[in-house]
Amino acid sequence: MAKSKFEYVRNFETDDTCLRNCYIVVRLDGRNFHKFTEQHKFSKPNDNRALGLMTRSAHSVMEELEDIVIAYGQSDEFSFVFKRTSNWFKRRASKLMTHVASQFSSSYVFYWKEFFGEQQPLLYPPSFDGRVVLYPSNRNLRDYLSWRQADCHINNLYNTVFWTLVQKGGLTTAQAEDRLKGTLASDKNEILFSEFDINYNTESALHRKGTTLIWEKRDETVTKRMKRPNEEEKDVAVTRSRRRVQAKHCDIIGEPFWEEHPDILEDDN
Ligand code: DGT
Ligand code: MG
Ligand code: MG
Ligand code: MG
Ligand code: MG
Repeated sequence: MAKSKFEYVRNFETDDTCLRNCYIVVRLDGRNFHKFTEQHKFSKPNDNRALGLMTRSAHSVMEELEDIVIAYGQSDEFSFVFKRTSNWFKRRASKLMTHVASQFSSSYVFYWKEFFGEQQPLLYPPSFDGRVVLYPSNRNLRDYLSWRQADCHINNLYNTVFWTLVQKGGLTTAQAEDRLKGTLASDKNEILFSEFDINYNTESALHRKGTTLIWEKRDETVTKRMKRPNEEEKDVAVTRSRRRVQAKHCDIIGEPFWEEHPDILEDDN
């Protein structure tokens, strides 16, 4: 087919192919969620409806898009890791990032009511920014995920003590902030334990560890009506191995998680 004289404009497109052999991480983060969470009356410091909706949306990203081997989320963010050898959309960063961001955002709106019901309507369309980062080694990728989980821990410990001081201790937010200035993790644990009888380590794992989504093989048995030659039609149990997205709220910094799930990462070499 003859090309139009306008065709040359295609050459202005720049190449954004992700380097081969690297894990491709797409991280999304809610835009201006400081305001969004206030306006939608999220409970403090953690809103389980909101966390459930984030996980539901990430689940949809993993199921609808190709080659995501693990995802990790906390607060208003979610990271998606594409396998090293993925060739989805020829590894074009903009394609991967925008598909993740739009699938996630539309799911967040689509499933809103399932989590917030009728009493809290969605007041305006939320959005999520996205970025792409490449990690060449398993160590780097694990350190990336550890960084996000450590961030979850640091923020959640702070927020837990802060809101306990306010909600149960009767401090103003300014007083609570003052009280926590310069405190270490051990001091925060101590405040919770000695003043409020709260053992931080037995607080909700969802809040302390965030949410990790992985694929797990499960045997599923369904009954099918079958007819064999020279036999009556009858119900037969058929077992199939199916891949399903599973949510975990466990430590992903240490070795045990990776020893239990050796299929997530490909060997370095
Ligand atoms: P950004 O990302 O630069 O557009 O701005 P923000 O405001 O989204 O800032 P970010 O992402 O650093 O912080 C997330 C905000 O969302 C932070 O204000 C805390 C809030 N948030 C996240 N999860 C919850 C929750 O479960 N409950 C409440 N009350 N707030 C939450
Ligand atoms: Mg931000
Ligand atoms: Mg944000
Ligand atoms: Mg954030
Ligand atoms: Mg098209």
